[in-house]
Amino acid sequence: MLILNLIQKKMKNLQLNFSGISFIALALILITSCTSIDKKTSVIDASKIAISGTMDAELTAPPHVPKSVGDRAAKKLIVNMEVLEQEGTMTDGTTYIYWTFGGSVPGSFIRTRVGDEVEFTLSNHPDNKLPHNIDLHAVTGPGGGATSSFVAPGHEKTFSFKTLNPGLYVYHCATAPVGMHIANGMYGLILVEPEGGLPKVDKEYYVMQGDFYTKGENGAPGLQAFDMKKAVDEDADYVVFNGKVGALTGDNALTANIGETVRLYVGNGGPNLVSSFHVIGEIFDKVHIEGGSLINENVQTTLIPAGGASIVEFKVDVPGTLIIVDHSIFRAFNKGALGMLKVKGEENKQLYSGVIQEGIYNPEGGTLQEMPPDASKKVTLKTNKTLKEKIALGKNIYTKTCFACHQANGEGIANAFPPLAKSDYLNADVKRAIDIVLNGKTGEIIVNGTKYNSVMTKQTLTDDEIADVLTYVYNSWGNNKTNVTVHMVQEVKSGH
Ligand code: HEC
Ligand SMILES: [Cu+2]
Repeated sequence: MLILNLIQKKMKNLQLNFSGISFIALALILITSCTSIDKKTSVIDASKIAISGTMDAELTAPPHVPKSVGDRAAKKLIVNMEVLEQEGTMTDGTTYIYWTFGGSVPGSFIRTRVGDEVEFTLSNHPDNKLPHNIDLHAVTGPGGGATSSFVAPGHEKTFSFKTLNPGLYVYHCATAPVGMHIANGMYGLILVEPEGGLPKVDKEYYVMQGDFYTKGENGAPGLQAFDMKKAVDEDADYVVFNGKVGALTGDNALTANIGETVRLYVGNGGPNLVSSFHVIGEIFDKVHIEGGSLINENVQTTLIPAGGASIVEFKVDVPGTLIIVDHSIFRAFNKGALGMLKVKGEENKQLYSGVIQEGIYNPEGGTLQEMPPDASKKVTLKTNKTLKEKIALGKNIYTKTCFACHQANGEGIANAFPPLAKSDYLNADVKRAIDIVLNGKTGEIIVNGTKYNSVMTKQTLTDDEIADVLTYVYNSWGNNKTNVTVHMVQEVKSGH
């Protein structure tokens, strides 16, 4: 009896479980069928959007983008794109034969709205050596247009497609060897705006990452050939934004004013590397994940796959230079994946104070202190130091602060950090050197005949420490033995 009872109970449980499962399954079926209906209808809708009239597409070279579509109706949009194989600058002293869509890397930006019928003509300049084609990820159709657009030098091909899905899409050449065509710069972005256009913002820019493989190492001078082995090994010599080192730094930096909302259309042409896209000193208010319709908010770093894109938006609130990087950080500081956005306007100390106060941090605390092993520490606040004392103190600061970049004997690192040893640049102008340590330095400089174009951040040192560290540098490694005083530092600070 007892056993029977137990079995009955089990059966009941089973039944319950079973009906529970079937209920969930039914709900799932209902939900999935509903969403698939929704999705289908929206796709069908886009394909049924009627066009009214014809217009020529405005195409722009990076970092610019064409005017937004706003609320214009869907149209027949004429796009004429020319493939050009041409020599260009990879970095100072280094050139490369780029294969381009429209003469720039990345290629011309194409801006459409959902429902447009794009009539696309790809022409291959007669001086080019190779056939090319285009695969646009915004195309619904075989090869994204690649098979219909394959074109020999001196010819042109036309095909058309209707934009069905809003989003930001990569286009690229898909002619064999595909990897090589992409590695030579054959990629760009096409934006398909939703009905009514994307929300208005103040500034819009076009940024696209790419990795390059050259016979010579990073910085090797002269015309560099493509290196197939390195490309297969994914061993990039250059990882850059907009086709070259420095395309977005110094005078080429992007700009915005405080209070403005900036939207970046960011693509990654690859061919190999995934981008960890980040802007130092900003948080993305919005990210259209992978260039699609899903919006994430408050993002620090967004991943952009090779052959993928992202739309990031942020309001700039604080003046200064924001550094745009691939946060796979050696790529930024050693391979070129570094850009800048200069923000102008009034400081807002409430949002960002800068250094408020600097004090001596003493982990041992209390009054019972032992004499530090190197006498230098004790005399930090001493005012009348001898040259020897200053040099000793300066060496200490150097090892903690400058060493990481300028190296132990001031020799620097090729293509990244200029030497301080026997530096003609350093020895020529002490005020300039003080200014660099006080305020940091970006832009092109020539040290001992070699160009550097990188970023030295502002060093958080007291005037006293700056005087000491520079005195040490000037009195080491064959430099001109200047004794830098606090007074000199203060003069530079106050602009005399
Ligand atoms: C994060 C790396 C980094 C650190 C740390 C750094 N520097 Fe630099 N420094 C650079 C870079 C990069 C440049 C070149 C900037 C450019 O290209 O415009 C530079 C340039 C200079 C120059 C002028 C060029 C030359 O070679 O004469 C001086 C002087 C200098 N730094 C001194 C210092 C001193 C002193 C310190 C420590 C207090 C220091 N730097 C810390 C990266 C760094
Ligand atoms: Cu090609």
